[in-house]
Amino acid sequence: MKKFSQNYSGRWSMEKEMLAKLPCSLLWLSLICSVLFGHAALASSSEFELLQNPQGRSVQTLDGQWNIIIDPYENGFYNHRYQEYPTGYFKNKKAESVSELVEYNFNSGNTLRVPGDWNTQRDELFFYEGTVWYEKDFRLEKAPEKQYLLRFGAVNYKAVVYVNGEKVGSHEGGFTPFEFNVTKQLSAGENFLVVKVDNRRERNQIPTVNTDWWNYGGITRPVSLIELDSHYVQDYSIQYSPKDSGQIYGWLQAGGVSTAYPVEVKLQIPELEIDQAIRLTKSGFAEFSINASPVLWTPERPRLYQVKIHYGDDVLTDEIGFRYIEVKGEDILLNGESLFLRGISIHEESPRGDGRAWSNDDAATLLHWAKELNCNFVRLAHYPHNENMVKMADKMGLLVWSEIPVYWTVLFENQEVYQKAERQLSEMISRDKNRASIMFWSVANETPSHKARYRFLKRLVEKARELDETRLITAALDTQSSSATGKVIDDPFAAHVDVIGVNSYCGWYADEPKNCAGYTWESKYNKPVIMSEFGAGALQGKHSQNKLARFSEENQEYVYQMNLAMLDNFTALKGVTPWILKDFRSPRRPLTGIQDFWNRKGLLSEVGVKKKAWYVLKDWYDKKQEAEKGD
Ligand code: GCB
Repeated sequence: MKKFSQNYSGRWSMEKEMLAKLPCSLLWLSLICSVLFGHAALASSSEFELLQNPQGRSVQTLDGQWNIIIDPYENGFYNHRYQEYPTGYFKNKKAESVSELVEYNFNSGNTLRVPGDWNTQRDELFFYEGTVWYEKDFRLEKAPEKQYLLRFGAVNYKAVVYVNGEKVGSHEGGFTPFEFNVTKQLSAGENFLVVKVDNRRERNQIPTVNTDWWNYGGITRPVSLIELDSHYVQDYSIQYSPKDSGQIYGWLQAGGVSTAYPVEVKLQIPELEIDQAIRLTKSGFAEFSINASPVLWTPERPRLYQVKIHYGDDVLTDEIGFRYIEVKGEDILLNGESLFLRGISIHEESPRGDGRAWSNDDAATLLHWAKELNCNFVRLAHYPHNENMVKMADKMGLLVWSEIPVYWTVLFENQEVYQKAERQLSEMISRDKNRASIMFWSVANETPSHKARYRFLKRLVEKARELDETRLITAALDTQSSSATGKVIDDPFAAHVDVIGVNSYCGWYADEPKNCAGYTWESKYNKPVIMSEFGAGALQGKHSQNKLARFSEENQEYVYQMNLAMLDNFTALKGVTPWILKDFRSPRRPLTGIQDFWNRKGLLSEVGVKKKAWYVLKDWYDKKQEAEKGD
């Protein structure tokens, strides 16, 4: 029987001695499964017990208005705890008489919407970096035999969580989900939840202090209370392999409190007439492999199948697409066929230009724009985006590059920092491993080449492969050397990725646009390359007769023309994700009247108005697609 314990940061982890006893330990799973089935499998890390498919469960939303206290000096820590000892308890103190002094009072009228960044909700928080306390009262019809999991889609950057005054854990990292089992702390009837959110930038974080995006603070993704039976399906991976004329295969892990696990799970995929009983080991684990011939998922035909997992009295439903991804020499293959990735980079910003995106509608608008540009691929920069984006990409037929914010100069020498990066990587993979759209896990963006960085990134690549051998690993590199006529991809770290991402801003940060068309690209590696960034800034509506006039639409258009001409001659190039779909907020971009704290490299303005370069890229993509059809 698998036991869980809550560690310092409040995560669930399997006890070490239990892990050692597991017949098919999760850590060894990928190895064993490869031997048994001859194909790659996903392994689940014992440290990251995220509940798979939380939206498919019985969910009580805690979204809406939350009471808040803005607390730049972190006095709340002392005030709230004042009457409690030992520490770790948080009192939601209310004044009982007019003479009682309660300065830290949640009911004094300040609120913030959850999910949502705080910067765009209240003027005084626009540039704020510090602590805000959040509080939510809610009722619960608590059933005695149920388990309750409190789940946060994401909180930027640090969260400390208290349920009815008791600390249940903390989490660091602004773009991945986390959850706590709060069954013990919850009461039937009235409850309150307090979350301390701190978005201060620090050198030892992932990302570190310097980024080119807005440091939106707050509870930026949905919060939910998930009700589970005493036994439930904790996690699963369901993948496809073309082996032996097609197999749907994977693993499944049950969770729960009692020792008497039901020993059987039933997996149904009605449209494929699959109805298979799967036997669990004593630790609640199973692996499976079922012959199947699904219609394979492609961007042109994003077929998803309803998958049902029956366990005890519970039925969990997911929508999963089946496809397989490989690299052969300089080619990327989807379902055995090579393809060119017509992509665009996207930040997680609202299509209306008002802060962090999080909703289904936001995802639909952003990804429809990508489709309108004739993309079959999106790079979700520079951190894992919300689940709606990835699920929408599944539905709309867009392949996805998903990334962790190992960005620029993180402290590569520091072990603690490495652990933070690895945790974010693991959380990202754990959350999205069943999404057909995910093609790449990216471990970094533009990291300076030196030994400590090399070791750090190599470890991340190994970890990503250990967790998921079904996806390709990449990173966006800007460390090419110069040749007489252009650039050479020779970064030693490129040897470790499956596909090399290259960021290069010819005609904007370097050189004149006219010289870009003649640039040559060589690579020391026989691997596919994606031009993961190039571009230029333009203020939508600013025009000039002079193609070199900075921030004019004509200049951006010209830079695109010259870069695309350059890319036409780059044989290893198997995809592009220019920078970027739409203008996004950045504190690094203060130029008054032009940038006003917006990075202007969008093909669309911050509210979605097209600039001239949009049409240049769209035309290039249309021609690429035509040429592919002709091949
Ligand atoms: C880059 C970074 C990206 C920036 C972009 C720019 O190389 O990867 O995060 O926003 O350049 O606009 O300078």
